[in-house]
Amino acid sequence: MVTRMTLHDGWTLTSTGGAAPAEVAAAGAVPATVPGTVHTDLLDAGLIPDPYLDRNEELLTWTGRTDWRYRRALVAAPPEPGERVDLVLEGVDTVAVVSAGGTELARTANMHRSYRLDLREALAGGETELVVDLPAQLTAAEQLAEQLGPRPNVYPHPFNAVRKMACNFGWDWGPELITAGLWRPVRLERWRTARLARVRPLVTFPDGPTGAAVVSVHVDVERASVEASGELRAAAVLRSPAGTVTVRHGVPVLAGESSAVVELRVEDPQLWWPHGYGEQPLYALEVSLEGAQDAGEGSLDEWSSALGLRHLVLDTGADEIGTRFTFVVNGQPVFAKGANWIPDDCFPHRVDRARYDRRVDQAKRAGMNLLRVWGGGFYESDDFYAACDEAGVMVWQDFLFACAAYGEEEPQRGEVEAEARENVARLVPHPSLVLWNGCNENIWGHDELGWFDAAPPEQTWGAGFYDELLPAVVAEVDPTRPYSAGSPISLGAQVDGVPVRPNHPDHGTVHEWEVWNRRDYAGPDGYRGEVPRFASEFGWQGPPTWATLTRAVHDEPLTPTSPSFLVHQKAEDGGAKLQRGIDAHLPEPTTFEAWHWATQLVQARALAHGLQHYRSWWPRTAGAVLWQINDCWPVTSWAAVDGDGRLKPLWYAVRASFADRLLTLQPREGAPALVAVNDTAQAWTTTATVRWVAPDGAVLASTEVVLEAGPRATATAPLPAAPAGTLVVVADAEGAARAVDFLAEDREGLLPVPELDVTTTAAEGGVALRVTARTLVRDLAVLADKVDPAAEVSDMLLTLLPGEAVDLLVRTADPVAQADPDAFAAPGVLVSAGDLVRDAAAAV
Ligand code: BMA
Repeated sequence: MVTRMTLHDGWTLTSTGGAAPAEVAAAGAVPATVPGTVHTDLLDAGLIPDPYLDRNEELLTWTGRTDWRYRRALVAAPPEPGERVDLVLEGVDTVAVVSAGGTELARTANMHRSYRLDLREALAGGETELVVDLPAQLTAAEQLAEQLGPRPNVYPHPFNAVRKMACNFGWDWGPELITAGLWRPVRLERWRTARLARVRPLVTFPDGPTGAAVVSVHVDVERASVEASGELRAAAVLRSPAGTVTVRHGVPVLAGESSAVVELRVEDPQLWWPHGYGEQPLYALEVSLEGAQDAGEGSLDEWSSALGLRHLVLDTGADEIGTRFTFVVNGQPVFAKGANWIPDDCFPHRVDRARYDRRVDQAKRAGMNLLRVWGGGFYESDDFYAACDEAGVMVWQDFLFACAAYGEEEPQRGEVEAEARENVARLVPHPSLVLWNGCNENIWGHDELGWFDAAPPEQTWGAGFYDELLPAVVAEVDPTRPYSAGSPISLGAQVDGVPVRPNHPDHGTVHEWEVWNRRDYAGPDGYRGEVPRFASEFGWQGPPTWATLTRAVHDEPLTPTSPSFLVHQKAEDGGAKLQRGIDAHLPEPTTFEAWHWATQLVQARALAHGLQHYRSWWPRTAGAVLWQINDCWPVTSWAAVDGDGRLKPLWYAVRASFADRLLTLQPREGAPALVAVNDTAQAWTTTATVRWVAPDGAVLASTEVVLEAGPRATATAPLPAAPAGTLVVVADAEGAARAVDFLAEDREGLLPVPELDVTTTAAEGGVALRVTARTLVRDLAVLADKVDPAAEVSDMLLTLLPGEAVDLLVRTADPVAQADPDAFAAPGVLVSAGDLVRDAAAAV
């Protein structure tokens, strides 16, 4: 049997050359955490300040110019005859020389693959020293770029020359913190005869989604030596989700062979569904490798995993509009309600299963059923995909290519192929995984945006990866998953024999970035200007929550242009774009706190506008995947959940927009309409009351509209034009949240100064607020983290007519906060859009 021993203790870190400051160099060896990275080791040793605070990022640029050494002693018996001893490194970040007992074992240059190194010769008995030397990673990347031939990229540093997460070098939401270290588990494995090298349970449905499932368990073995070539046996056991039904089967691995396939047939499979469509039953698959019975070897190795059974098709067929991009799960077309996922921490070893669970739960609670793991990060650990399996959140996985040209020559080609093979195989068991995607924006950048125009025309840029290598790896290693070459992509569509440009709304996927970068979210040039088949990126920035911002940024005074604030705003011209959003919609904020609320509000409204537009076009539009759910540090960004894991107002807007039953006011053919979007399996027939309301709350007109939306369908009803004097149209129907459409911008000053009656009481687990509106109130919110950083309010961004009341619950763990419930109703905490109107009027 393989014995495994983790090697996480007793490591030290030393700077061995390059640009380390005197105190770091003088410190010598400091204790190192494995899995970990140099920054967190230095932080623990008190040698650097927290990189996430204030302007500390700027003080740490030397880390990418410093050589590092990780070292530990290993006491392990020398190998016995026939025994193999491997050093297994699940992740090395990145360019490194690994040695043991003074002998070089390997040179590595890829963060995205694992390494299994033969330790036998190094183990002489007694103590062996394990050493991992990491030359300055930025310098190493530059050298690789020289070697390969420099290639264009749209973010700093030659991240495209080294297989290291791209955003490590700085991104438009991420700091430049160039990590180095052993970022994933390290262990020793001792084994004899043979071991399980790779197990791939490929699930197919030969008779379609309603028939039996066949699990073809592809088993690859590694034999200990040429002598150990006898017949082995691979056996697989599949337990049903309740553990009651068991299918088992075994096959020989013939003498001299290194692979076998065990077929398990499940007659009546319990299907895994995205949440909102059904349950997430998970089977348990156990695979064992058995040695020759006569030699008495018994079980040599074991492998186990959860496994979901579901039928999956990505429908990219042509229709009268163009080319679809629709996920079809178990025969059911699904509207992908999702977000892009970036590394949740610049130091990824800090993201454990509990943190993944929290984040995936935040996605699920916002109604999301898909996360796209974006190509500038990394293949997440199994914990992420397991969390998504359990939550019913589908995963679209990019291969790791983003915003740059990538040289296809060696050594890059070999690294890419190795990493792709390993990760495609690793993620096979996860039912949540629904797509392998070649790259982020590179095809678009090449074909349409001119990113690589200055490069020599004969230079490779990555097309060979996206069009040939990667689809071939997916087809060979996991033919059960669809592949697309990039995002955005027009899927090879042609019109009159001419290839359609990427990012075409009628074909495949779209990244809608004009809105944030150059336009406004509303109006005919906004999100409603296009009806894409699938929007895989679009977003609008906003600052983090107040608690997160003021934990990380301590400028006095704190302003949108104060020095540390700007270190935490990475977007090109980000401040000006935020201001453009305010200018179009809101009065000019009079204080920084008001600016903070205003920019968060614009962000939330922008995305609600986009998401509801996209959903209203289902099934023509089959996905809305916003940029982005999370952050890797405290920063102003497009995220819905900030760098400390707190929910921004945007998150509430997303939840409202992704509700299973959504009522939304949309223009249709130049006239107003009410759309019911029904993402449930039951028909939704409802009578909506539509009212046209003046600024003083007077109802100028009202009507009733019957909407009959079939299962997973929309219904659209035309509305009459608004009477003169209307400020807001509201539509209410049972089973859905209110739809609201303001016909004037808040900056026009028609929105009344809000008058509220508030009662607050201590409640189980927090504070209850009852807010009664005496005037029209738009976008009521409780910015609860200002009172208690751990507090979370049940709902926000609510529009109330005069006389209406709403009950809110602030969940808070803090007894001090609970002792002063009124703090949650204080000015600046209990806020609404009208506060900005009032402040602006007072300032005149
Ligand atoms: C897209 C993404 C990211 C970027 C985001 C915001 O280009 O793919 O590269 O962070 O837009 O600008």
